[in-house]
Amino acid sequence: MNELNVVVDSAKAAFEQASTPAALENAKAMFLGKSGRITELMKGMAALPVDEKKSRGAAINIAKQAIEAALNGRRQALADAELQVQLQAEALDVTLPGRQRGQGGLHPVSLTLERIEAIFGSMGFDVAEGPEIEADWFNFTALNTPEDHPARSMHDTFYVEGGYLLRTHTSPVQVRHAVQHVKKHRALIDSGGAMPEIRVIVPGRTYRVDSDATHSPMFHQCEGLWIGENMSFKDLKVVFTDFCRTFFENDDLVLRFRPSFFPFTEPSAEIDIQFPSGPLAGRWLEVAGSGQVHPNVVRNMGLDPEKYIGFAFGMGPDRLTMLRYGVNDLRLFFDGDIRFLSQFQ
Ligand code: 2U9
Repeated sequence: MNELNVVVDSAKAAFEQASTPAALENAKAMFLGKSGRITELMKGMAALPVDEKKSRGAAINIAKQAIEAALNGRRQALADAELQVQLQAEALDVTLPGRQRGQGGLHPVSLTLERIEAIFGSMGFDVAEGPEIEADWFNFTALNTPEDHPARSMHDTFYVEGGYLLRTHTSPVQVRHAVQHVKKHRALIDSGGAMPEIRVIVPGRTYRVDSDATHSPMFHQCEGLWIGENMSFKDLKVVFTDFCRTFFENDDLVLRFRPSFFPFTEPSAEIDIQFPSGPLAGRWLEVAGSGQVHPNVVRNMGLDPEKYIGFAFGMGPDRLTMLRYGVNDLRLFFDGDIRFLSQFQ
């Protein structure tokens, strides 16, 4: 093999060995640079006789072109390899399913409220809403709660400016609803006609100065009011028993009406339930308060308590949610921890 072929072959081998563009440029300098092998061979021509110069020059040029071709080939190969690495790093799997926006859902207490509304709705009850910032008259006075009642103290109730307060129960909405109803049917009532019954439930947020594992300063209530003629405690018992059995999906649930006291009802009763089986079996669990609407309250609605009998009940949807799902700390509902809340979807 002649000397030029040796130079071309060693250039090709050096280019093959270069594994990065920088190493390749270094290898190029050894053969094509200012003091590289080809330049040296060119310089060596000076000493040749004139008749050999032409053929020697042509041979060196052919060798130089072969080295340049090998260099360009290697440059292209390294660039291709680099592109492959980059493409692999940025590879997209177009067969992967698309990312979906997380789906929201109802809060567990909202699920309970919807359930309560559906059950009482099927029994002919309307659903009413009203203001959370309330006047003293609707929240206390109309409900036969005396001036010196502890519930009216700063200790128990959040007062806001202007003599208003954050409602401590949803009862004021029932008063508003009943007053509207009576106003609408005033002429009929005065002429001795039969007023359509008032049947309403009021779900919503309520506020009291209270905070521990079973009390939150903001909590939910759902109260109900049923006013008509010729009614008795039996009507309340039937309706509430039916409600509890449907709510807890248990026809064998037992209810107990235990005498109690509320300023707005007389007589009054706490309502306890007992599960026949399951983790809570055998224990009496308080779920609601109830009673016959006090004559003073009936009068405050513009009705004659001698003619109209009312029954009312009040329950805590937060507590019902805890019982239904076996949650033992009320605060979990209001911490806003998505890991807890998403379990109810
Ligand atoms: C009117 C007249 C009477 C609503 C009633 C209760 C008894 C009661 C509590 C249960 C648990 C509130 O959520 S709780 O803390 N409620 O015990 N509520 S009777 O009585 C009314 C309502 C409206 C016009």
